Amino acid sequence: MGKPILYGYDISPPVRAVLLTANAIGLDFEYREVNIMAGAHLSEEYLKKNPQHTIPMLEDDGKCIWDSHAIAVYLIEKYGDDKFLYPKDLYKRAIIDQRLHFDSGVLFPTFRRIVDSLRTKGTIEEEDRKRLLDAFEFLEKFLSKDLYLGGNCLTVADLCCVATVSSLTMNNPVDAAKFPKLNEWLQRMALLPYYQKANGEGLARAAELFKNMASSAQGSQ
Ligand SMILES: N[C@@H](CCC(=O)N[C@@H](CS)C(=O)NCC(=O)O)C(=O)O
Repeated sequence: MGKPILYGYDISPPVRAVLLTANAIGLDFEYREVNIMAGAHLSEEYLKKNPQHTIPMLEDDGKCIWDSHAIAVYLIEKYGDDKFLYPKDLYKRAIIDQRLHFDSGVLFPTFRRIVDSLRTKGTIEEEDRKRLLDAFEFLEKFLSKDLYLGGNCLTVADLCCVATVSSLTMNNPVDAAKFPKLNEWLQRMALLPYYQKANGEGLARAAELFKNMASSAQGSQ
């Protein structure tokens, strides 16, 4: 059996969520770049593997899995030996699952809306700023008693959410006076030894890309 193959492009927050998870468990994997800006995710070959044409996608032992959350949990369960990243305890697991769905259902759609309006209008709509602040308020509450999103240990919820939250803060830095716990959590996550390689580098590339997208959209208004 060969190494698991991760298909991705690191400007994408869900791809970076899987890179963080793979690094957290010390996974030996192959990375294949799929340049979504050049349409590589729409190639016949890629569509055969993932008809939903999203990145990230994992190919493991000839089987394909997509959606970052599904991939991250699969990798931890199959290849990880850390008992805390996705614990067996059902209540702890349910809390972590809730945070993963919060990432899918609230954080990531907000990120997409913001990117779409930066790309087309060069600005962030007021309505989306409000969505973002509402999401930050929820995160502040999730972090009110604990150091991490799923309790006092690092879990897959932190690895997935930080990729999206850090992307949301590219254009909207967290107000540390208003969201002190969220700000501390972001700083804590940035101290992970693999953070820069797995999230920081792609995030910096994404920030540059979105800045250029916004200024060309403003120029064409
Ligand atoms: N919920 C999915 C979202 C994946 C997603 O939408 N990825 C974007 C890149 S950030 C993508 O593949 N866009 C191309 C497309 O949807 O065709 C996940 O967590 O993996």
